[in-house]
Amino acid sequence: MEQDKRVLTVQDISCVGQCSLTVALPIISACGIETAILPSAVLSTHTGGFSGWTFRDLTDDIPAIVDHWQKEKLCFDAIYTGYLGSKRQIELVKDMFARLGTPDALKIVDPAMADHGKLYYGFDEAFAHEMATLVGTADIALPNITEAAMMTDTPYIGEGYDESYIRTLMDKVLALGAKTVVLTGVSYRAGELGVAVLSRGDAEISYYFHEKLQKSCHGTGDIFASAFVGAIVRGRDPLAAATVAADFTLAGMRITQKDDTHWYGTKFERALPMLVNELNK
Ligand code: PXL
Repeated sequence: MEQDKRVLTVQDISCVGQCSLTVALPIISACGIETAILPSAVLSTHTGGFSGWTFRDLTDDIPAIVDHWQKEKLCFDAIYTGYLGSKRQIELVKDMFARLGTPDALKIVDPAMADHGKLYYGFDEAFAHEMATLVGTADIALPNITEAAMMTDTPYIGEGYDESYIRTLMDKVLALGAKTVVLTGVSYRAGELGVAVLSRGDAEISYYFHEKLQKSCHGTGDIFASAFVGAIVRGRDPLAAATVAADFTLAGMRITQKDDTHWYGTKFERALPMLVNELNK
């Protein structure tokens, strides 16, 4: 049997909305990995389409939690960060990377803050630049095209770009300091969507392309990132992990699209057995 691994994930709890921790915890656990959580904030819902949500920033609780874990000699084989609620939390995550990882812990950063050319509610350009410094410490960064463009001061192009645009974007993310970049939402042809993977020293980008569905769903970035973390910690290489994660995300989207009334998230739950089977092969 593989050695059991323990992952820490740091992101918000959106109580309703199928994103961030309510996605990461079940998905990574289903992958057979012990999953510890550190909530960066508690919101009644996510901020993408609801109005009037509550927001409790937990930044002030984080230092004591980290001190306690260090005192207990708890450490993690991978630390995966998603949506962070403030610039100070970015500094606190850098401190966690230094203090809470095993000697060869994987640092995985999803700079969850923007999509479709726009920052999520409450974030600004300065936050994107701060997030770029966290991405610079990552073994693996998981931005979408919007996030990569914002962190590297590159113009965002929604569609009609070519491979040289994507290569420039990925090189710039590597130049921030990340060792591998996994860029989501890449499409060179109508009807096709994919993930691009590039590590320092690679001559060529590797891709996994799949069908592009008509309608997008909320929370797919978090679902992809969580499944990617599960697969990489279970020993897949970055392209194989991106492939498993993209197939799982797509399966969740297909299930969601059968239900016209489900507008705020992605029904990934019924696709979990497929992910587990794939990882057990
Ligand atoms: O899915 C990313 C995400 C996470 N957390 C919160 C969000 C969003 C996207 O809108 O609002 C609170």
